[in-house]
Amino acid sequence: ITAAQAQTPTAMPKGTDKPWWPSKWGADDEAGASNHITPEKVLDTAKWIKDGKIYKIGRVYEGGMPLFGPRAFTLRIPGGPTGGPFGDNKLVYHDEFLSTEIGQTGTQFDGLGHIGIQLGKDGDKSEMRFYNGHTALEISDAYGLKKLGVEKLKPLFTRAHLVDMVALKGGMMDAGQEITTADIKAALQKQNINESDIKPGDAIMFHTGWGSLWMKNNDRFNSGEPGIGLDAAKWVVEKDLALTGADTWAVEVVPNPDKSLAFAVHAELQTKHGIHNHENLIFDELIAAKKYQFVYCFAPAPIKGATGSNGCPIAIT
Ligand code: UVW
Repeated sequence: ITAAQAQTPTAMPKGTDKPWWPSKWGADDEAGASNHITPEKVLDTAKWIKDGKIYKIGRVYEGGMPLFGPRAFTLRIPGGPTGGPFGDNKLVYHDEFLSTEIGQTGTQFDGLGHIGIQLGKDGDKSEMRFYNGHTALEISDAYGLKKLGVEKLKPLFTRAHLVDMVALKGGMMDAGQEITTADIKAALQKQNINESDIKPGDAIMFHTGWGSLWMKNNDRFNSGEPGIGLDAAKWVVEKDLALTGADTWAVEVVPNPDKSLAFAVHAELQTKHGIHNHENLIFDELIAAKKYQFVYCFAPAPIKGATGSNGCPIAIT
């Protein structure tokens, strides 16, 4: 283990009772649950491709989409067009500038350097711990994370199970409404999915209906959201899954029913267990086609030191 990992925390906040490092994938690991995606897993997953249909499950990135807090998204194409005509063949071209939190706007995949927990005294970077016990002192840098950047992750190609909470609850769930383990089991049963069919390294996704507010009522969309709580997060950990995803901006219930907690599911899954999280997905086409089990495929954009990734995740059936 590293010198930082050898240090005993001087204090633990609510919800943390022991160090969570070194990771089961080794003290140096920076890839977390993406390590599940072995050649064997890929071959097993490929068996799920039956009709060859591909569904985009990511949103279009555009001005006016709901953004968390002060996050921003602006695309500009200078000139009109940007260059040319060049050569006797008179070639012209367009380029763009994109100004945004590349990993944290729109459909976004959280990297493992995104969420950490302050142990010890507030502000002490040697005790702000991330996945595998890496500290803010070791990894934080204004020009990109020195460890746990999203480029360290392996591409994901795995079996995914979509939990239709709208069908279970009879309509869109509300902000602050928690998806419990009992809800997951009931929804799976309703969808004829055997819980024992959910294997280590698989993905679990939640259709809550909250995505129907996207660009229609951004204020309400941003005001909170339905999602999994700590009870369901423990189920995800016990199942040893690689990824959670949802049609919401955090996948987890906001506000947490325990008002003293902030993004506790993020911390439980990403920081403590290296389990990935994909936010602001869209499942409408899969739900309409009653496709609840599919192959989830996503390669995070390899931007060195980035906290997450935008991009276009796909479902293959
Ligand atoms: C935070 O960044 C707190 O949340 P999210 O990962 O949902 O954007």
